[in-house]
Amino acid sequence: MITATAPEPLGAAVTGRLGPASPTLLDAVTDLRRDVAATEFVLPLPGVEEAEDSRRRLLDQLDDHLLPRLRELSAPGFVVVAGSTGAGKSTLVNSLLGTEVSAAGVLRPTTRRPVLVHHPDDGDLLAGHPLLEIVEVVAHDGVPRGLVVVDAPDLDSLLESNRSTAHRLLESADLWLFVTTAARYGDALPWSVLDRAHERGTSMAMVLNRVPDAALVEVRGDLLGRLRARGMSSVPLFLVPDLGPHEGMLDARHVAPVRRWLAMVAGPDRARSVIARTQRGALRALRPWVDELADGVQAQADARTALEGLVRESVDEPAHAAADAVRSGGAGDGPVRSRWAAGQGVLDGRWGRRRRAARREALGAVDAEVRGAVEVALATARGRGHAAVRHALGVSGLAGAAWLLDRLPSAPAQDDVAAQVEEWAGGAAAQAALADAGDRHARRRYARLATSAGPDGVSTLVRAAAVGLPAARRVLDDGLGSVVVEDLVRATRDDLAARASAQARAAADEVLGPLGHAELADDAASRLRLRLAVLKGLA
Ligand SMILES: Nc1nc2c(ncn2[C@@H]2O[C@H](COP(=O)(O)OP(=O)(O)OP(=O)(O)O)[C@@H](O)[C@H]2O)c(=O)[nH]1
Ligand SMILES: [Mg+2]
Repeated sequence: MITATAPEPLGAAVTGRLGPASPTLLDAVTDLRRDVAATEFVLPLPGVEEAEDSRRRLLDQLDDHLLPRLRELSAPGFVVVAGSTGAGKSTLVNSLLGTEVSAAGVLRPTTRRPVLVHHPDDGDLLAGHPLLEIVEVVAHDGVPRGLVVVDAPDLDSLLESNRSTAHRLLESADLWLFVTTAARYGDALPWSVLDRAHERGTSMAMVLNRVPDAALVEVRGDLLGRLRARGMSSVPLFLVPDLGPHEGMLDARHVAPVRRWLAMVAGPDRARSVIARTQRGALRALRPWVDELADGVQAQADARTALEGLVRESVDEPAHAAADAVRSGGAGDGPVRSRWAAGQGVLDGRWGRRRRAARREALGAVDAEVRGAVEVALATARGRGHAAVRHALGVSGLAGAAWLLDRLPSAPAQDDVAAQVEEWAGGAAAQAALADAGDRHARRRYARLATSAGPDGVSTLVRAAAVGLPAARRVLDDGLGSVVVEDLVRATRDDLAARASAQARAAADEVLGPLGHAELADDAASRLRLRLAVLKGLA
């Protein structure tokens, strides 16, 4: 294809009912709107009501003013490809896209139902457009964003329906791409149509198809003369050489100038004029507004950080105290000790094979008592943690502390405690089994103790010793040797101390639940600031 006239700057070339498009700006404001709508002030901090008012007003401004305006401006510009039958309109559209979107052929006329091609991302912008009822719609990313290309039926058709459709399409076009051939450009039709477009100030370009090489200079001169005589010398003119008998698409290089030109029509000139027409002021006014909103969101995140710190710190002391209580053997006092004493006769004195059934039964009772004592210890740790959180929130002057206190469950959760006891008991059993894994001598000692204490008896003794029952420790030392026993008992006691302190800390996690809200996250404000940065880049 040969361009006879350099394309004029085309931001201005597209006039008409629909304004220029800037899908990116519309996208950016739509994204911003979504984030403003999702913004929530969770904590009742000072000034939060004003911030919420401001957020609502911003949302109204976006919904009622800026977005509708941008949407109207963003409606794609319609490029209608028109001309007589067989001029090569469908072939041109297919060749521009490099895909057969509209059937071309030798039957006259070929195109009866128009084909509208748009960029896949512009589909939403076309929703509800009245022309959609009479066209085949095809999404193809070969069309620049912000434009649609319509392959029209023939204007001078024998078929009345074709003629009326073609004329209706031209009425709604922002730009006419008029296709004619070297053989037919002298006909009356092209010129009457062009005259009408010109009278109305509609932008247009002309494609002259099948120009024989020999006639090129003459045809071009004649055509430019005619255009000049009608005051249309600024109309871009594209000439396609005659390729002889031809089926299918034209070579990409022959339609490259038309393609470039379309890209220009849709390009930055248009985007720039959108900004001009889209009340720069409205966009500028968004910045401090969104900034203020982001500050409000940041204040929420900061308050959340402070509250979280306070709550975590408040359980430090109960967590340490719970571990210390375990290490000092507090859990083995009282009921555990009495239960052991109740087993006198079978638990005291020499442990041998005699009376082992009674001994095992007594040990079983001790084990139940130990587990009960451990459960109490863990629940107490949890309760102390809970009380400490409650106290810290009550006396703290931190913003949001009272709000959080209201959300604190009235009693500490205990659901986890029984499972913790089981796990700890299982850990003690695994420790006891280690004593059975040493050399032959160690295994023999273990077997002897297990015979008189029962299969679970050794681990019962380890648990009882770990919670601080000296009598159980003595039996273990006598049976297995104090060096081995020291390790088993220490590991089991440390495990319990860790679990007790974790219970106290878990009271903090419980109250931190309400603070886990996404709007209180560290990066909640940066989302809004990011939107702002994108807008700044566009406007
Ligand atoms: N030699 C030559 N043949 C072409 C050219 N463009 C189209 N043709 C052929 O001309 C015939 C008509 O082409 P179409 O693209 O269907 O023409 P149209 O303008 O869409 O026709 P209608 O849909 O009937 O209005 C087809 O057989 C094409 O292969 C061209 O540039 N050179
Ligand atoms: Mg056609």
